[in-house]
Amino acid sequence: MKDLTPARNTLDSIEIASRDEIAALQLKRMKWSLRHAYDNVPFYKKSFDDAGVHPDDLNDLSDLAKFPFTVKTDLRDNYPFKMFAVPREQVARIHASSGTTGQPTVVGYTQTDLDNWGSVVARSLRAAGLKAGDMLHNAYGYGLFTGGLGIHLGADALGLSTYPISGGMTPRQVRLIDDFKPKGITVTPSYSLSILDEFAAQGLDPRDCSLEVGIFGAEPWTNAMRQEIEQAFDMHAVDIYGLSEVMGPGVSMECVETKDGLHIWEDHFFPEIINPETGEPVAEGEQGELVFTSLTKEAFPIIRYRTRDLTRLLPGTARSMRRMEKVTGRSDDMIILRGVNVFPTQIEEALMATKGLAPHFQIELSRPGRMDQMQVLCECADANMSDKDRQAAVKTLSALIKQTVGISVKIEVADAGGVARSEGKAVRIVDNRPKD
Ligand code: DLL
Repeated sequence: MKDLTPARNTLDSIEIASRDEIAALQLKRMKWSLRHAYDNVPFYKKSFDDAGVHPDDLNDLSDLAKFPFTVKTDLRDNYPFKMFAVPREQVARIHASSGTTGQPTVVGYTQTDLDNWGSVVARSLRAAGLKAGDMLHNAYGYGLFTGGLGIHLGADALGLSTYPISGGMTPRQVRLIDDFKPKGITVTPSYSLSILDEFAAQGLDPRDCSLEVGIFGAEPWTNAMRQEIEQAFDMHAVDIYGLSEVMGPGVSMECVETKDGLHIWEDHFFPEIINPETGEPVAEGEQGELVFTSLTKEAFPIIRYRTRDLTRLLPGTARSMRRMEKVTGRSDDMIILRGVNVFPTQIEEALMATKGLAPHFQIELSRPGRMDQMQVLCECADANMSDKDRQAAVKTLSALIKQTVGISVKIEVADAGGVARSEGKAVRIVDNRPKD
């Protein structure tokens, strides 16, 4: 793999500024953001008033902990536009969650917000090793989802040659990679696996393709999966994180030269880690739930938003801004099986360490009797896998899961292609337990 480290003089000066400089900027911006939210969004006025705090109470960054949290249901309760802090006419873009599990969550951006978003995504793409003139295959979905259009904004800001292929029509994805010869690909890790399968179906070796870097996010993925993808494509694989409530992709990004967690673009998004049960800040470096406060957003300021994503904060390395460790999972995706907490990423890790199995999987939960049961559906890597090898794989995988997670699970090895494929975010858990 080529060294794609960006030249130091191409970075934004704030990326390598001193911690003092970053903190001073954050404090100035945080004061503005709290005041802006309080003055312009009735929800924030009420929530601050109810908690007995006022924007003027913020004298120090640590004072933020006095302010109340914002949660997903607050956004739903204010559907569609009541969380906006500017007149609707000044909103240049609206995105929304799919709303398959309830009221969609709607977010808005002024033109300045879009410019800022473009600049943090450009920064992220540069951290991945891309520069002006490089070609990008953007396979994140275009539409209300922030992935496609968010990456596109940053790609334009950086000066890439981008084609908005979006997700789906997998044969065409491979065809265009082969014909156009892009340097970078932006895609969910799970969909990249479908693209990989399609390379094989077309008789092409992905290691021979033009791609030098893949920028993966929108769902949890493990370092074991990174190795698998890097090996399969002979390219770098880096992690990009974000959520629509805070902006979209580009809230934090891993640097290609270090691949050691994601630098949070702290000049725009202020992170905290809290204990998800008590809501109290955890000690530095401890794991917990990630909480964000926007520092510059005009249309949709967000104060202490509980992401439900679990991670820890680490000091800066390749950039001065703090890093977040790869997200282990969402607290909502945590399965509690017979008293043990299980994340799909743990299953992914075990799967990757098992010979003969493809990296696709789905977890099915059921309750045949009084006890919950978990079945991992995975599939053979090779269509001609013998029954003996299948049984050996089942044995290895169940032993690994027992050893690392501490639970016994059922394992089903389907034929190649037997696990449902995603064209965006993978559905990892199918919950067939009766609702109680
Ligand atoms: O998924 C934004 C995005 C698009 C990020 C493209 C990266 C690339 P939402 O649809 O609002 O936004 O979903 C946000 O997805 O709270 C996490 O649970 C999860 N997520 C996003 N990026 C990562 C990542 C986009 N790199 C939710 N690792 C977040 C783990 C991620 N989980």
